[in-house]
Amino acid sequence: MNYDLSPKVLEEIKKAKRILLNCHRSPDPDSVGSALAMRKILLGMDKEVEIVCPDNVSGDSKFLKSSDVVKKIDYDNFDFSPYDLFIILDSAEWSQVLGFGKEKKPSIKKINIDHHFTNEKFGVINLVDEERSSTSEILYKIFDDWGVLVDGETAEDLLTGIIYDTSCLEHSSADVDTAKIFVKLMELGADKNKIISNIFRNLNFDMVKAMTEITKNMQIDKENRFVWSAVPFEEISQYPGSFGIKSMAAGLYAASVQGADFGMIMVEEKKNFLNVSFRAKMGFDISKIANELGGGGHKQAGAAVLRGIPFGEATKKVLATARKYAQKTS
Ligand SMILES: [Mn+2]
Repeated sequence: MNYDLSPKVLEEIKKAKRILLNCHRSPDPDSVGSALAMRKILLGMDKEVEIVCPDNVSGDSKFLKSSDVVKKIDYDNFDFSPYDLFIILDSAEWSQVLGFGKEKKPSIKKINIDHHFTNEKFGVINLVDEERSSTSEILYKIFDDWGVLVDGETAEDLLTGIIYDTSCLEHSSADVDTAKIFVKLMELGADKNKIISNIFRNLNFDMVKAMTEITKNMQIDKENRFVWSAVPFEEISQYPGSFGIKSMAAGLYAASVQGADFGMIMVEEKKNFLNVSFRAKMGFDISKIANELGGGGHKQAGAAVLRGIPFGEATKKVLATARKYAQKTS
């Protein structure tokens, strides 16, 4: 048994007839992959299942076979009463579930399955394993505990989540267990090459151009050992297809520069909304900075959004917080 809670989750599922699953706001491939995989397994148990999300599924998850079943909803106006159970996946906090500016939390029974150590544990059952690379990896272990068969499509959904969240096993969150599961999912029929080409070899040309804006603005704070770049709305909005560029830039540059322990990529995606992606090398914990700025994440990767603050002021706030937690050069 991988998790003591696996049978308890199954017990709740058995009691329910109509089950709701979520993808978090700006759903990434781990969010979409894990929701699609759970849906497939639940359909196999003769449950009625729907997946809801406050946003549309983005391009990097659309290649997944059943991605079009994810329904965009407005949480404030959605009728949750026909459902017996809400399984919330890959979502550390309510704002990730509901989307920005939404407050109304569904009052039906909730189960939380996640890998963020900042998880607020708002379910009747909270299966949170921060040691695992991705929610998809946790689901593989839960399905193993349940003894259910994982078909090729489900394997591909899960491997997509693992490949995205670990940057294809590159991140330190990927360990021997992750690699073993990676192999098993390939054996079950997941096409690794297809996943990689859809996630990492699928750049919109606007993203390439937006990347030059980010690298052009890149600076290094040698004393505080970090790199950063901030791009205002006026610049980034010239490239409407560049959504998601900040996490890609963070993956490439934020934790790979000599003399820097961590890095931050700030993009003003909407006027007065500064989105920040953090990445850190091993040995530095970025989550403290992300948390203090109202965001969250893991030790090596995190994100935050500063809302309703002008660009210059928001940038200053991020830099001041970073300097507070930075390890100064001695
Ligand atoms: Mn995830």
